[in-house]
Amino acid sequence: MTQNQTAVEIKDSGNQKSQTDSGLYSKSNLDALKHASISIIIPLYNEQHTITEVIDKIPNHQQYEILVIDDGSTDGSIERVKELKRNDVRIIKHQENQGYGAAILTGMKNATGDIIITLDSDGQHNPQEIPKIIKPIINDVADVVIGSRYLGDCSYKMPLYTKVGQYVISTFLRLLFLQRVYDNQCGFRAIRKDLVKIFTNMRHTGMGFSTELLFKSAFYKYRIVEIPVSVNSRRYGHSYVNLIKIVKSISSCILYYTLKKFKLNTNHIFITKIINYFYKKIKYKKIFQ
Ligand SMILES: Nc1nc2c(ncn2[C@@H]2O[C@H](COP(=O)(O)OP(=O)(O)O)[C@@H](O)[C@H]2O)c(=O)[nH]1
Ligand SMILES: [Mg+2]
Repeated sequence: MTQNQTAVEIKDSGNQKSQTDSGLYSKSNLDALKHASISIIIPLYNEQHTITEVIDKIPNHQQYEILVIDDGSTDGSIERVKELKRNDVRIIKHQENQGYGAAILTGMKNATGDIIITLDSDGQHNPQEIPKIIKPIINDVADVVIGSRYLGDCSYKMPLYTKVGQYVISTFLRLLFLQRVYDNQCGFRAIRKDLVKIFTNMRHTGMGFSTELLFKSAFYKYRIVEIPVSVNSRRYGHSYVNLIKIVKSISSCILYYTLKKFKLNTNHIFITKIINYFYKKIKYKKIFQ
């Protein structure tokens, strides 16, 4: 798919009715969609039970390309994707596990679409909501769109520590950059392709990537909009989030962008030393283990 590709009209009989009803495929949106090509990046790490279901739910539209970034899976995930035999799916493989953010960055480097979508491979997100998540970009009211479990009527229950972490992040985003993003760890998002250049040298390539993506977008004054999405509970396996690692990367990210905002020293070694000193002091091992 190329950026100049003439996209065909959307013909997805399964979803057409409800999306038309909700206005997602109103005439004006359809007209805009006809000119936008969409790259859907799916970071994949040992999700053999859900990956095919996730891809199957993405309609085979000519303006969609799907990039599955396998991050050194050791189960049958890649074999499951190959069995699908879809010509709109590209598989890119990391020989070794590099982390969630590294996988998204590889996807961004290889994406050709005008809009980048990211969604998880564990089946927690609903790919049929893609038209909904790109709508604010199509309407030119956002540069980054984040799916939110807090808006709308989502029944998914989040662990308390995730809620606390999200509250801290959203407070800093609001205080520093006047941006409101409550469900800031959600991996279902849409980004304008022309923004991708600011993500070339990310400091956090693991799960902390989601937080840095928001702080960096906000720092460069891009418009971030949250929209309601549905989120299912994980049905197989367990979350790969490591609590200590993510708390460290989020606090380092907050400190870095706070210093940057006030034009202070953002030296990487300096920040790492502060964070390590802080965690040694509060004996985080005892608190989090
Ligand atoms: N590429 C890649 N994807 C990962 C990695 N760890 C997790 N993921 C994927 O990222 C998504 C979110 O991870 P998950 O553990 O479900 O996070 P949670 O939903 O916040 O608990 C899932 O689709 C995972 O398969 C990783 O190291 N590399
Ligand atoms: Mg998950």
